[in-house]
Amino acid sequence: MLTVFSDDHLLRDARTELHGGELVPPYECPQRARIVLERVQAVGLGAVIRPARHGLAPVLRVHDPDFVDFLSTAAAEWAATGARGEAIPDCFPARRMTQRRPTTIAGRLGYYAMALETSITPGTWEAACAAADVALTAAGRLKRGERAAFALCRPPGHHAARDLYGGYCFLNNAAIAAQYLRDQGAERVAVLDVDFHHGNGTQDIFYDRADVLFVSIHGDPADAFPYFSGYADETGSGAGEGRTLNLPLPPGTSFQAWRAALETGLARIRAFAADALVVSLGVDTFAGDPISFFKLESDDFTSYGRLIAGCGLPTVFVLEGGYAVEDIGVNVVNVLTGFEQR
Ligand code: SP5
Ligand code: ZN
Repeated sequence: MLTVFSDDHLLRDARTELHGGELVPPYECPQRARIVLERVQAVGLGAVIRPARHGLAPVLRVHDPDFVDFLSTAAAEWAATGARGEAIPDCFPARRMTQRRPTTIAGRLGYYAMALETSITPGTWEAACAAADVALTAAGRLKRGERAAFALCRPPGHHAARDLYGGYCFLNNAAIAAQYLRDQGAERVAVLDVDFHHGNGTQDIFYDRADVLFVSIHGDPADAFPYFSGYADETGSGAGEGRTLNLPLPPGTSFQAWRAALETGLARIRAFAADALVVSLGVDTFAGDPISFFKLESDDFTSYGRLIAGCGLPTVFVLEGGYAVEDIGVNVVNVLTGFEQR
């Protein structure tokens, strides 16, 4: 399987994440991508190529122009205020408050944030654009007849909505890839999100659309981030009614129960008769993950990679989360080698 990778992920290197009431070194760190790349090379998964620049047009098919403007200048605007720390908002348009967009950077941070653990830093925008290019380049390979491709993206994307960042995400790489596949001629695209966290951004982007199916298996939002999205009764709206399938699972979920949810999701994907599949591949379902609560072991990733291949669809794997840094390479590449076993 082909891997697409850019060194520009290194430009996303925040010093701080808000965790447990403290500013700590981020879980979503540059070593993650390095260790995945090393494992790709160690097992000889296939060629590793750099992304082609696609520009902002495919990004703007998914994200609002004013949000893209905000992301591209936020770090510089924040620095210009004389703030000593990284850009983090302090106020949000909560219940019964106005949804008008403020002028000042502090106000716009709150306006566009869906979570505040994630700081915006110099280089974040450039890294996010490179990650989108990685996903687009991988998606483009499907059209050229590749059965599957791996987008080794960092920063991740699935929490980013058309006008929201947070949860370590800025641009929604998987949604950008799915839309690109549509624009390149795929009539129906399925997105399967196996990250531990609900892909609220991807769900939101495609919620009212009939042409993109969104299936997600994740920690029950009653117990897990992002808390305000991912319940089973969120099923789509309008033309998209029935085109969102959420499969929330409780703390301590074993592979056996997780696999049953995957089978349910894959059955829906088969019934949808998609032309292509985008997998939001987070391995924070691993038992050793420091911020999550499922109990998958490394071999389980191989098993489910094989099950995903059973759909028989051209597939783009887009890296999302996974914070047990020592194990992230083995776990991610196990999914990909499992997929290639059939
Ligand atoms: C892409 C992705 O995986 N984003 C995840 C962002 C999660 N950020 C906040 C997590 C808060 C978890 N708190 C867990 C406490 C564990 N003791
Ligand atoms: Zn996650």
